[in-house]
Amino acid sequence: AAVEEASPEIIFRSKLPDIAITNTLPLHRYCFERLPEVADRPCLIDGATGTVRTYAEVDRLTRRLAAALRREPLGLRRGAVVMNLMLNSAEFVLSFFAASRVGAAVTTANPMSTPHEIANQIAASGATVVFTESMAVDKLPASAKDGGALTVVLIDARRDGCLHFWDDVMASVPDEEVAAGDEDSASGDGEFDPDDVVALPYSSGTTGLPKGVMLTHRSLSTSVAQQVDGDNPNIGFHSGDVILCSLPMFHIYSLNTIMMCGLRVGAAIVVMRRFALTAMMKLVERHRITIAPLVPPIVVDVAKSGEAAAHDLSSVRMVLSGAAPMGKDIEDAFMAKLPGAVLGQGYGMTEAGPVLSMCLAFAKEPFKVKSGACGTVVRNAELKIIDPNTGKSLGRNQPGEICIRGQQIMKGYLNNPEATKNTIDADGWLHTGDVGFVDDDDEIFIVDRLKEIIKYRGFQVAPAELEALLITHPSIADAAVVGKQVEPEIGEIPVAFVAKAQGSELSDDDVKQFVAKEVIYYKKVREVIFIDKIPKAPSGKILRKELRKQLQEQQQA
Ligand code: 4UV
Repeated sequence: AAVEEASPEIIFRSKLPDIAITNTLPLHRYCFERLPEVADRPCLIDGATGTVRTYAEVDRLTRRLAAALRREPLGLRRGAVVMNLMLNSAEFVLSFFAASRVGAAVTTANPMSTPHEIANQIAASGATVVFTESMAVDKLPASAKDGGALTVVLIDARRDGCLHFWDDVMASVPDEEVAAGDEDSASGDGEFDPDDVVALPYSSGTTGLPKGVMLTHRSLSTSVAQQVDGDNPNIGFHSGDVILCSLPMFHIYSLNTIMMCGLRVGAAIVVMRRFALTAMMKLVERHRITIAPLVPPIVVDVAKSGEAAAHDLSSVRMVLSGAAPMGKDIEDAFMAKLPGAVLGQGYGMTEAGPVLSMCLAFAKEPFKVKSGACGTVVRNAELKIIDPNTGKSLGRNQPGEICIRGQQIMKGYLNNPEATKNTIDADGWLHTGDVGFVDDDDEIFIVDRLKEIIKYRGFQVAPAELEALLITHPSIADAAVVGKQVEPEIGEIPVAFVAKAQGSELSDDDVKQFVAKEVIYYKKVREVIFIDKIPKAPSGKILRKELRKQLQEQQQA
C-alpha cells in the first residue's frame, strides 16, 4: 500500500546569516544600550523649534518620568496600561520609555480619533493614564474602564483636572530619585519578564474589529535586532545618521523602525509633529537628513511635487517605503527626483512585530534588488507561502498566503484567545492575510489581500467597524464595506454597499454624513452603493469578493 509521506514545508529565509540576538533585556535598556558611546550625541531634534536633546538628556528624562509614574498620584506598576494619544513629540518618546521602565504597556492612538473610538480603546485596553495634548483632551471619557478615575497628563497646556507633563509630573520628582531605582529591573520592584507586554497598538488583523496587539519586550527587541543589528545589518543605520520622523509614532512603522531602531543605533531623530511636504523638505535641508522613512502616498507627493528641485535633498541616502503597496512606476518617478538615494520597501504588519521583510539594498553591504519588491524576509525568521485552500506550502514564484514565524511576532491579541488562535496557528505561524510570492532571488512581491482590511494612505480601516455602525441606522437594513483602489496618493477608499430598510428614502449623502460624525477622517465612507440584498454565504459571512468584483466592473464600465 502506498504510504502517504508528509511533504516537507518549503521555508524561505534571509540571505543574511542569523545572528545572536539579545532579546531578554527590558526594551528601554535594549534601545539605549549604546548610551555610554553616544551620550553626548543628538537624540531627539524638535522639527518645529530646532531644540536638541542628547542621548544622556533623553535617558535622564525617561528616568525622571518613570520615577513620577511610580509615585502617587500616578502610582503605576508592572502590568499597568498607559495610552499615548498624541502626534509626534519628544513627550511621546519619554512616556513610552518611562512606561517600559515601570513595566507598563503603552497603547497608542491617533489624537484625531472621535470620542467614541477613544473611549472604546481605553475600555478595551484597560488604560488608566492618558498622555495627550489639547487637541484631544476634550474627547476623553470621564472615567477609565472600571469607573475609576482616568488620570490625564497634558503635554502642551494647563487645565483643571489634568496634570501638566512638565510642571506637575516631571517637577514632582526630587533629583536624588531620578538616577536610582531601576537598574536591575524594568518594574522597579525586582520583577521583569521579557514576555511582558510593552506596546499595545490596535489593529483589526485579518478580520473583525480592532484588537489590542500584545507586543512584548522580547518581540520588539527581536524585531529591532533583525533590522539593525549584526555585522551586516539589514538596514545599515548608524550613529551618524539623521532620521526623519514624519510618520506618526502611534503607528507601529514609525514606533519601531524609526524610533526604536533609530535609538538602538544612536542616530539623531528629527521629530515632525505631523507630515507636511514643504516643511519636510525644509527640515531635510536644515538638518542634513540622511534617512527618510515614508509611505507610498508621500512618495507620490514628492515625486509629483515641483518643490523637490527647489530644495537641497542631496543628504538623503536612504528612503524607506512601507505600510501599503508601491508600484514600479511610482518608484521610478521618485528616483528621478532623488537620484542619489536608495529607495526600497519594507513590509510590515502590526501583529508581526511588525517587520516581515526589508529591502536588502539598505544593508550595510547592499544587495542588488528589483523595484516593486517589498524586500526579503528578515534574518532570524522563517517565511512560507501557503495555498489558502489546502494550507500546503508553495515553492518560488507561486502566489499564496504569506506566513511568518519567529520571536518577533506578537504574543497574541489582548483578551481574545479566539482571534489569536485564528491568526497564529499551533506551529507558531502567523497568517498575514496577504497574498504574495517569493521569486528566484528571495525577493517578496505582494499581489493581493485575502483579508478585509482597507488601507487609506497607509492607515487601517476595518470594514467590520463601519458595518457595525451602519446597521445601527434605522433606515439601513444591512450593509457591507469594501475597499476600492483609487489614485496612488490615497491607495484605497472605503465604499459602503447599503440595503435600505423598506420604504426608506435614505440618500448616499445621508449615509456618508452619518458615518462621518462617528469616525476619524480616514475611515469615512467615500462612496455609497445601494443594493437590494448584501450577498452572503450560508454561514452569514459577507461575500466581499462579489462586492469587489461589482466595483471593478463598475470602474471598467
Ligand atoms: O498593521 P499595519 O497597519 O502595519 C503596517 C506596518 C508597516 C511597516 C512597518 C515597519 C516597517 O519598517 C515598514 O517598512 C512597514 O502597515 O498593516 C499591515 C498590512 O499593510 C499592508 C499589508 O496588507 C499588511 O498586512 N502592507 C504593509 N506593508 C506593505 C503592505 C508593503 N510594503 N506592500 C504592500 N502592502
